[in-house]
Amino acid sequence: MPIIMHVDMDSFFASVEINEKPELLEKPLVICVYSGRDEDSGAVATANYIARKYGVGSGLPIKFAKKMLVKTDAVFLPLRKDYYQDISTKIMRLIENYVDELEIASIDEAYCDMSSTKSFDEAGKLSMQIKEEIKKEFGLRCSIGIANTKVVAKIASDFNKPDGLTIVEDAVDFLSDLPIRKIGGLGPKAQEKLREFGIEKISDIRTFGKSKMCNLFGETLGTKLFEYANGIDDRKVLPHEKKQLHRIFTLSEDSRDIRFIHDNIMIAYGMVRDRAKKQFKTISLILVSDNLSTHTKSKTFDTMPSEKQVSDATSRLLSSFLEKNNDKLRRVGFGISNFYEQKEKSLSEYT
Ligand code: TTP
Ligand code: MG
Repeated sequence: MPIIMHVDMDSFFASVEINEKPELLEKPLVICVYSGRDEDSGAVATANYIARKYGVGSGLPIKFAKKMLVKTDAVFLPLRKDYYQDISTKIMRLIENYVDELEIASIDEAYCDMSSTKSFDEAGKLSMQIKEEIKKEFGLRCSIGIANTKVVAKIASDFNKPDGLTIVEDAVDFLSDLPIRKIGGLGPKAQEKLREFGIEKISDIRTFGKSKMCNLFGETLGTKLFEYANGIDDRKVLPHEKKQLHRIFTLSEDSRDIRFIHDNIMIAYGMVRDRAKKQFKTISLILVSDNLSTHTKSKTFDTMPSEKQVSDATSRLLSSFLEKNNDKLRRVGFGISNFYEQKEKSLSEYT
């Protein structure tokens, strides 16, 4: 059985804005897509959790949101999609360093295959690490669901928002009491149809039976929905081509000791090399000073470097950095990129 993780950022656009403007932290915040027709025409893209307490959420007309928040010190900001996309790309890059496969599902969510962790326990530990790294690097929180199928992992990530981690070992038991709207792909009209038959909970779909579901929705959709209600879903995590891989961690103490730093970078190298599925030509040292400025030093080889070559290059890059820079290092990391497939030698090359 595969182990699948679904990650979804918490109030994504709103949290990115709050990160930059900490004065917004305690206020209701609404991110708006203005249509431009008049001052308040348009819809809410998302709202932070404080604004949600007043009933404001995605899709609501801005005019209504303003009425609901009229007695508060709510702030309304226009959407900055390109900026959020940029951060999304960086977050996805971070996650892909920890998992077997990553499939980006939307600007703030991804499915990951983590079957190589071999147990829910290990997958849970790894996902805690991912949550911590996202918090440390971007100041953002996410919610994670882990299960054997995509459909259940996605429901699980939503189960304990914000900052949640939900691991589902028994999918049927987990789904039973949840309302039918939790099933992805079940739109409002389909939900209405089911309610006419008294179906409110996911377990009611199971009792209703597959053949009745097929009568209502047709063979294909009826079967799918019945399977989802039973936690059955054979959709795989679709692989996405990795362009780079890196690992970064905090040193046990801030340091300028070249031996100590070198050894730690080589540990990061070992982790990254073990995850690489292809040969690589470029290595990068990621050096974060105690004042949090980040420096990247890279070297490209003609072919995949040996461990000795990596160690030597690391020493050289590191000593030249320490000569020019007086900072102590707080975090170090190692990255690889410039992947290539090693071609099998053709017969003519041997003759
Ligand atoms: P969601 O993950 O649905 O929402 P969210 O991240 O804001 O909140 P949650 O903590 O519940 O996950 O969507 C991700 C982003 O997509 C969201 O920040 C804004 C954008 N979005 C829209 O622009 N319009 C919409 O109708 C929805 C649902 C989301
Ligand atoms: Mg989200």
